[in-house]
Amino acid sequence: MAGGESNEVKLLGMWASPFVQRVRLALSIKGVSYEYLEQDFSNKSELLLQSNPVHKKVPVLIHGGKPVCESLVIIQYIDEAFGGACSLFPVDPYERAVARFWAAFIDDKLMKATYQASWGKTDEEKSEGMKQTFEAMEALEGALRECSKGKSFFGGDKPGYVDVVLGGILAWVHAMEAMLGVKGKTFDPTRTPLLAAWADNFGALDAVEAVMPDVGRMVEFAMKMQSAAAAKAAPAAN
Ligand SMILES: N[C@@H](CCC(=O)N[C@@H](CS)C(=O)NCC(=O)O)C(=O)O
Repeated sequence: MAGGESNEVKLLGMWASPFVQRVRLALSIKGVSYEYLEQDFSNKSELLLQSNPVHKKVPVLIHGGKPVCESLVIIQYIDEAFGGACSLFPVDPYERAVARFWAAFIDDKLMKATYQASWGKTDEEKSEGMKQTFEAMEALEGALRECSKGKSFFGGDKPGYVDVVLGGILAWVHAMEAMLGVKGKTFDPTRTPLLAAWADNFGALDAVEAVMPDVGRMVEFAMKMQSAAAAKAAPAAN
């Protein structure tokens, strides 16, 4: 958009994406109004292709006509561009660095492990994924203990950067557990009690409930993904 004459905010997303979900959580917690534009991956829109020509992925935030890509970058941008009373980051530079470290850890370790636990090709791959999920959750339990300083959230008494990044996977975790008929396996009150309480407290916030995808719809979507993956794998088994 020439000159960025409008300050309007658009979010290109896909409803089931945990990366999009974390951005929606940040916008909701910051109270930013925006237009949400659902994308079809089988027929990507010109707007998506033009605004994220490198990766062609969602989420993309468009603010005043200018695109911002990559969910972690987008959340940091949202925090800086839409100041307001509630910052998602601590004031102290060291604590900000720690928050960025744990956000990166969630992407590099936890999300990869939960993906492998759910979608691994063999039972061995899945159980290795589960093992790595538990290890990552234990590390995050320690991080929550340190960062929260005895309060409910990584951000202390209010949700911050790490909370929204981790919050992006909550709906998926609930859906996968509903599919497997096991509740509280990932946010397990016996293994990681602080994180289990965190999941309840974070999920109960109005700003979070307002944008949380429906778990039933998520289960249906995950079942379709599972059948598609099984159909793809079937010829190779012969
Ligand atoms: N590192 C990216 C990951 C984004 C991503 O993987 N988005 C997926 C949806 S979950 C996507 O757009 N996939 C479309 C495609 O691969 O064609 C971020 O954090 O924003």
